[in-house]
Amino acid sequence: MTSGPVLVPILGDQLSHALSSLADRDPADTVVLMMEVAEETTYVRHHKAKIVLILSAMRHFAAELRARGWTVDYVALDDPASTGSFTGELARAVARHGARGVQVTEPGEWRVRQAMDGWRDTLGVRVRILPDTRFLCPLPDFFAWAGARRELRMEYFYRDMRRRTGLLMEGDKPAGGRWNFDAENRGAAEPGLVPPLVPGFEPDAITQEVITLVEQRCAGHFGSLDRFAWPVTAAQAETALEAFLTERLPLFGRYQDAMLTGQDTLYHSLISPALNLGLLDPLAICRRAEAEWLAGRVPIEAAEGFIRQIIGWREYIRGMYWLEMPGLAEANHLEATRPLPEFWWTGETPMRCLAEAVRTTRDNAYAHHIQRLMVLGNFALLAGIRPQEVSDWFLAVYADACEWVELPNVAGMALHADGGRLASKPYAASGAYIDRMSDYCGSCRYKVKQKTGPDACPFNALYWHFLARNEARLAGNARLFQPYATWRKMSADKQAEYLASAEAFLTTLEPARPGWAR
Ligand code: FAD
Ligand code: DLZ
Ligand code: SF4
Repeated sequence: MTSGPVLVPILGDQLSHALSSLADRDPADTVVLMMEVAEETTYVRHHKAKIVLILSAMRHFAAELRARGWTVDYVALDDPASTGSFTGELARAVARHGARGVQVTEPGEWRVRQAMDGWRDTLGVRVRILPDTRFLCPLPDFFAWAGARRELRMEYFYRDMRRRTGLLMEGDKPAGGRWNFDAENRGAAEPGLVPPLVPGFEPDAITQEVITLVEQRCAGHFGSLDRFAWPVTAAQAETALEAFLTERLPLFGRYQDAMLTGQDTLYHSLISPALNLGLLDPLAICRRAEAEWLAGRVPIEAAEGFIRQIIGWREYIRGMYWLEMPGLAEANHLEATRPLPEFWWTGETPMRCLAEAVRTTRDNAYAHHIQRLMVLGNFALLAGIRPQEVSDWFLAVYADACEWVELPNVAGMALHADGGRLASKPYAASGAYIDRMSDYCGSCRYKVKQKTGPDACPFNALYWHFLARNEARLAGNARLFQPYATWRKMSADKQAEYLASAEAFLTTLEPARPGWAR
C-alpha cells in the first residue's frame, strides 16, 4: 500500500467546484487529474466547436483549480506519451504519483461507467465512485419513483420536483393555481420578429490555442469554428444567463416552439452546453428565474415553462437514461432500418426546414428544441431511419450533447424507439405543423399544402406512410385514435397515392458516406 496522494480525475463534463469528488478532499493530499484524450474526441467524431468548447472549458477550469490551491496534473491532447484513453491515462497517473487511491464522481455516460467499474480491478488501488450531486433528483430516488408506477410520465415527476425544491410553490399548492402553463405558451413566430442578440464570447488565448489544435487534429470533423462564441468559464456562463433572464425569459414561453429562417436562437436560453459541463448550477438558475417572476418582471407562464424544462424534463431524462440503459442504446421498437441520409451532414436538401436545421447545427453546434424534435426528429421518425445512426448524429453535432441527455431525447422522445416508455405517443407531424410554427414553407421548393406528387411537401405523404407501416404497433394507442380513423376513412386509391408518393421520395434519399460520425 503506497502513502501517496489521492487522485481525483475530473472529466470534461464535471467542471464544477462543488463536485462531489472534491468535497471532502484536502488539497495538500490530493492530485486532480484532467485528461484530454483522443478516445473521447473520436468515439463519435464530435462537431469541432463541441471539442473546442470542452477542451477550452477544461483548461480554464484547471487554471481556476490551481488558483484555489489544488494541484492539477493536466494531460493535453497532443501529449506524445498519452495512451489516448481515460483508463490508460489514469493508470499512468497512479504510477506517476504513487497514488494510494482514486476518488471520482460518477460519469454521465454508461460507456464510461463501465470503464470506471473496471478501474477497481485493474488499478490496484482503492477506487471510490461518488454520486453526481449536481443533479436535483438522486438516481435512487428516481428509481424508487419509477418503480412505483406503470406509466412514467414527466408531468407527475415534475410536480414532485416542484414540491421537493419548493420552486413556484405557495404552501403545498402550485403558484398561480396551476402546475403547467403550457396552454399560454407555444405561439408561432410572427414574420419580422427580432429577438435580442445573444452575448458571444471572443476566444481568448487559451481558446485560440485549442482552436488551432482542433483544426489540426480534427480537420475532417463536421462543423464550423468561424462563429465560435460559447461561454467557456463559469463567469462567462453567468453573463450569458443574466442576459437571458433579463432580455429573453419574458417571451421564452410564447416563442418556445417557433422557428424563423436565419434566427437561430429566438428566445431560448442557450444554457445547455454550460449547464451540462457543470459551469452553471440547475437549482440556482431556477431560483433566479423564479425571482424574476416574483419581482414582476416575467409572467408566470415564462418562468414556469423554463423551470419545467430544467427540474422537470432535464432531471426526468437523466433518470430515464440510467433506468433504461444499456437496452436504450439498442432499442428499435418500430424496426426502423433506413440509413441516415447524407444531407444530414451536408445540409444539401431542397427541404427548407431541414436545410435550416442542419445549417444552424453546422454553424453553431446548436439548434433549438423544436428544430431537433419536430424537424429533424420528426423527419427521422417518419422516414424510418435507424435510431442508432440518428443518435450518433445527435451525439456528435451538438455542443450540449452528453449521452445521458441526448439518447433518451432521440430514442425515446423523437423516435419512439423505446416503445413509448418516455413519451405516450410518437411526435409525428405533417408539413402543416411546420408551416404553422415557422416561416420556412413560403421559400421552400415543395408546396406544403400539396399532399402527394413530386412537388408536395414530403412530410405530408411520409406522415401517412409512417402510420400505415406501423399500424400493428400503434393503432391501439388512444392518442392516435383520430389519425388512424382518418386513415381508415380514406379511399383505397387515396391511400395508395400517399404510399406511392412517400415511396418515391424515400428512394431519392442518398445514404450518408461512412466516416462522418464514427
Ligand atoms: P431552452 O429551450 O432555453 O431550455 C432550457 C433548458 O431546459 C435547456 O438548456 C435544457 O437544459 C433543459 N431542457 C429543455 N428540454 C429538455 C429536454 N427535452 N431534455 C433535457 N433537458 C431539456 N439537450 C441537451 O442538453 N443535450 C442534448 O444532447 C440534447 N439532445 C436532444 C435531442 C433531441 C432529438 C431532442 C428533441 C432534444 C434534445 N435536447 C438535448 C433537449 C433540448 O432540445 C435542449 O436541451 C435545448 O434545445 C438546449 O437549448 P437551450 O439551452 O437554448 O434550451
Ligand atoms: C466530449 C468530450 C471530449 C470531446 N473530450 C474530452 C476529453 O478530452 N476529456 C474529458 O475528460 N472529457 C471529454 N469529453 C467529455 C466526456 O466524453 C464525458 O465526460 C464522458 O462521456 C462522461 O460523460
Ligand atoms: Fe419543410 Fe415541407 Fe415546409 Fe418545405 S414545405 S419547409 S419540406 S415542411
